[in-house]
Amino acid sequence: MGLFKERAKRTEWFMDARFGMFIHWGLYAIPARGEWVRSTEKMSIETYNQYFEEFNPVRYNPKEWAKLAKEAGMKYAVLTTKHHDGFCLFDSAYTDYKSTNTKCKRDLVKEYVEAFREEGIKIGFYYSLLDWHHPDYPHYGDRQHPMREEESFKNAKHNWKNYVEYFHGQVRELLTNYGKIDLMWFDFSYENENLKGTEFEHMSEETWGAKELVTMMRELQPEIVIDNRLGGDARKEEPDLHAGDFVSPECIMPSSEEVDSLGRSIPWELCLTLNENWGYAKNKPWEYKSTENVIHMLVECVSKNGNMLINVGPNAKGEIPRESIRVLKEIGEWMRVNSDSIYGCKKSELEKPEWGRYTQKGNMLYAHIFDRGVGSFRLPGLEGRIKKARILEDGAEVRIERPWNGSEYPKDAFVQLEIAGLYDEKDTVLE
Ligand code: JFZ
Repeated sequence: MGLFKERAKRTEWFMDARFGMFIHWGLYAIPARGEWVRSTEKMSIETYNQYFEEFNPVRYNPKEWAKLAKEAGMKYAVLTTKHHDGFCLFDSAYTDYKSTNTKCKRDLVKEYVEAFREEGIKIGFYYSLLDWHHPDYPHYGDRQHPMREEESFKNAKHNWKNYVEYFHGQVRELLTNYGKIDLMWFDFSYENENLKGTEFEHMSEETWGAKELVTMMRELQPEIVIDNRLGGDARKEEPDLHAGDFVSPECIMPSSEEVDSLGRSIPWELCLTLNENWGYAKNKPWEYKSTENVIHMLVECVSKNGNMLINVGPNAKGEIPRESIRVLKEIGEWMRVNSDSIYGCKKSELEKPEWGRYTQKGNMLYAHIFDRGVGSFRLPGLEGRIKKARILEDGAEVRIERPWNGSEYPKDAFVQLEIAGLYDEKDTVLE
């Protein structure tokens, strides 16, 4: 089987799932100014280390997180096992900089895996390729490094091979010690403007040893789905082995479905924050996206053959912020009665309608009405193809009317239209 086909097969569950939970959690929950705080505020290792000494999430109960994810209708989750600060939420043999060495002494990853698996939610690991803590992570001039302007740092020697061994070793641990892992989310490849001509110019593909890494991963977890941030071309006719199984446009909604060089649809996932921050930050309630906005974005993704991964940033005590819980529960209420229009659904064969979006599953077409201002709404291109129209939420009939032109209804209907969402008009007009 070619790599394109293999990828399609591997990502089947992923594309059906459509909706997941991203969790950014680590020491940066204490300063509460986002996960880049060490970099943006140019903190030394020593300054940042106070958070390691202090870290003790006494109310960390991943069973509650997993219940919330399930209630929201999420089918998979992705936790930061290590973010750019290098702090590991798991008991790695390769470092002392890990949660089991903090006051809480717990393997946070292990508890996460057990809790989410228990709820039937697929398990994903985020792992940062960047590492601001490891002494061999380069490099003077690296724009991603918080200490990049310091003389001592510029003059330091970095043994890159050590770092590659370290991070490949940690990936091996993550894919060996926690049972079946469904998804791996690496972050991220970049170009190093300041290091042109050095071995660190392209922090991508070969620099990460991506081929060897993915080969190892497929041995340990043959079915694992991997994102596209190791580098390589995911859009090739036969994608590179290490190019990843899905593309991840960040925070920006793609204008249409993602396609490969032959125009074939390929898996993608939009990750987005609820409140403009990945790691915990003390947001005001009004800085949150509205529930309706998030639902519309989820529908938008599915209408373009994509997934959505919504982020939560738990606080230093181990709790998901109250506002995030509220939004997720409201999404859950919508999903409870409308998720048939999300799971397993795809881009419709029909054009985007003027009043909202379509999603489609086989011969079932779901009409998501975003714009209720239009009253009765038109269904161009569907004349004679609708068997019946019902509101998904309550099964209520939607009346189909047809502008009078004297002709008969054709009998070969194949679409059962379901109206999803908070729809209150009862009339529909066919055109
Ligand atoms: C990265 C991280 O730096 C960030 O902290 C967070 O974890 C996010 C999900 O991923 O940020 C990126 C990575 C890639 C791009 C932009 C931001 N990109 O490719 O445009």
